[in-house]
Order: sequence, then structure tokens, then C-alpha cells
Amino acid sequence: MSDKRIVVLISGSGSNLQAIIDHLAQGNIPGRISAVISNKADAYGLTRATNAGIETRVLSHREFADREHFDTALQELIDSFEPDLVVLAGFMRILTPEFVRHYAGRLFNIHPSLLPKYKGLHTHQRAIDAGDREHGCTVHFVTEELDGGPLIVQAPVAIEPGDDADSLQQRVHSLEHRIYPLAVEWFCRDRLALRAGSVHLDGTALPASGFRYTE
Ligand code: NHR
Ligand code: GAR
Repeated sequence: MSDKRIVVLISGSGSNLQAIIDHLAQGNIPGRISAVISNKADAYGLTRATNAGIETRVLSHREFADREHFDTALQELIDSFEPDLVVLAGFMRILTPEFVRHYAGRLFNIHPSLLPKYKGLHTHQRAIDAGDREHGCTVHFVTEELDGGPLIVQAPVAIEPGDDADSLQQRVHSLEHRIYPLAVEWFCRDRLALRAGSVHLDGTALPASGFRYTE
């Protein structure tokens, strides 16, 4: 089985990128990151990639007239690396339907909530405000519906009395760093497939909530 080629898209710190880099570096996983692409030139994740010897590119959405032109250029750039898998890791631009369709079944996102709850932004504060006892994070296949694609793996986090958005975000983040490398590893090992809109792991359909990861 030849190594899967992975392109990672970021906009910021890239701690999830780092977790994936570290996991792949542990060896025995048939995958490697071919390139890291950021829409922001000052994203710290670019430094992380360079430090790991990974090629980087910057494509600023500000240099394009509209979303369609940005996404067309982004798609061309990504495809120049011939990836098997494209990973959104804190990538903050909504992608056009054309883009998402082009990568159907090979485009991952990590979202800081237990989807389908709290699509969009400011998820930690929204979970606290709602009085939820549980929050978490989700890796999912990206579809045209924002944060609405089929779920791969979810990790729950208990909300403690006295939690604020920051404290909760920290605990969610450390679980993101577990489940994102796990999902990437499954993909690299050909254990994951998207068939008729449902996610299969080792040939068996997962529940709609995905695989539930607990420590
Ligand atoms: N694109 C599609 N089509 N579908 C998804 O599920 C996507 C996607 C692009 C990004 C990540 C997502 C998240 O996990 C993601 C999922 C950015 C925004 C947003 O509102 C929303 C959701 C996500 C990422 N972005 C603003 C925009 O106008 C810009 C915000 C900014 O630059 O800070 O694109 O939460
Ligand atoms: C992560 O918490 C991720 O779930 C979230 O941004 C953070 C990126 O952190 N993604 C979104 O909110 C997407 N809208 P990182 O850059 O350190 O990986």
C-alpha cells in the first residue's frame, strides 16, 4: 500500500496540524503531508510545517475578486500536489459547492462541537449558555452543507461548573489533537469510506454520530 498524500489547509495556529505531523512521524502510518496551505501569510502553522520539512504555500483570499475565484485557484494549487486526502485544520473560509464536490469523500474538517449541535462559530460559549452538560469536538467529511457532512468521530467533554469558554476550549482542543490524527490514520490505512452518505469503518456503517472516542 503506497503512502497517502495529504494536503492540510490552515488559517492560524495549526495545533491540529502539529498533532497530525507528530502522529505520522511516529511511523508505520502509510501517509505523509505533501503540503500545508494557508490563506493567511502570518499563520503560525506555516512555521510548524517548515520546521517539519513540509512544503508550504500561501494563497490569500484577499487577492481574489470573490469566493469562486479564490476557490478555483485554491483547488488548482491543492491538485498540483495530487492529494488523496485534504484536511481542514482551523481553516476559516467557507468553501464553494464546486470545491467541496471536487473533493467528495476525501475532505475532512474538525469542528469544536458535538455536531449536529452548534454549527458555525463561537461554539464553546453557545454550549455554556445553553446549560449543556456535555460538549466536545467532531471530525467530519465536508459537504456543501456547512458543518453538516457525515460524522466520522466525536469526542465528548464534560462541562464543569465554573467553566468559561476559554477553559472549555482548552479541554476540547486536547481532544481534537487525539481524534484528528486518529481519523487521518484510519483514512491512510484504507479503513474509512463514505458510501451513499454514510461513513464506514472497516466495512461497517458507523452510527450517524460517528465513532465515539473516549479516553
Ligand atoms: N465549507 C463547506 N462548504 N462546508 C463545510 O462544512 C465547511 C466549509 C469550510 C470550512 C470549517 C468550519 C468550522 O468547522 C469549514 C467547514 C469558517 C466559517 C466562516 O463563517 C464557518 C465554518 C467553518 C469555517 N467563515 C467566514 C467566511 O466568510 C470567515 C471567518 C473568518 O475569516 O474568520 O468564510 O467551523
Ligand atoms: C480548532 O479548535 C478547530 O476545531 C477550530 O479552530 C481551531 C483551530 O486550531 N475550527 C473552527 O472553528 C473552524 N471554524 P488550530 O489552528 O490550533 O488547529
